[in-house]
Amino acid sequence: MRTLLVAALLAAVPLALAQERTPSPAGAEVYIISPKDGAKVPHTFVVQFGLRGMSIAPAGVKFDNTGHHHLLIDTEAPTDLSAPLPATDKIVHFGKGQTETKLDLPPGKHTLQLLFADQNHIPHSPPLLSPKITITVSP
Ligand SMILES: [Cu+2]
Repeated sequence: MRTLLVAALLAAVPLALAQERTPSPAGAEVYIISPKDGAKVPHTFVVQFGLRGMSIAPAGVKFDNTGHHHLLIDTEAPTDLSAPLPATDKIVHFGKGQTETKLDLPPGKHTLQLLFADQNHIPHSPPLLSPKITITVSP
């Protein structure tokens, strides 16, 4: 009896941790509306964020099936998506619920990718990660 109880508790621990990730509904996705993959852009340009199957809510506000955008600039998504995303110059949070931003990047090739995350900046499960695009900023 006691052994059974311990086994049940041990089994419940990873489940409880896994449940901390906010679920995303089937078919939900993020994508970059503009610029298009392979585009040539001036050094100041607007990036428009697309979202299907979920809604935007500001950071810190909990509603089902919502989150806010993060733009990954010239970087890979973190390998551990169970932790809050750091805020760096390469991982930009849009915690007010913004759906576009103006970027100013140096000339040359750059990559952009969107990653959606919940009110605590933790990506959903499964995560909403857009295809990565490559753009060329004109001199
Ligand atoms: Cu965030």
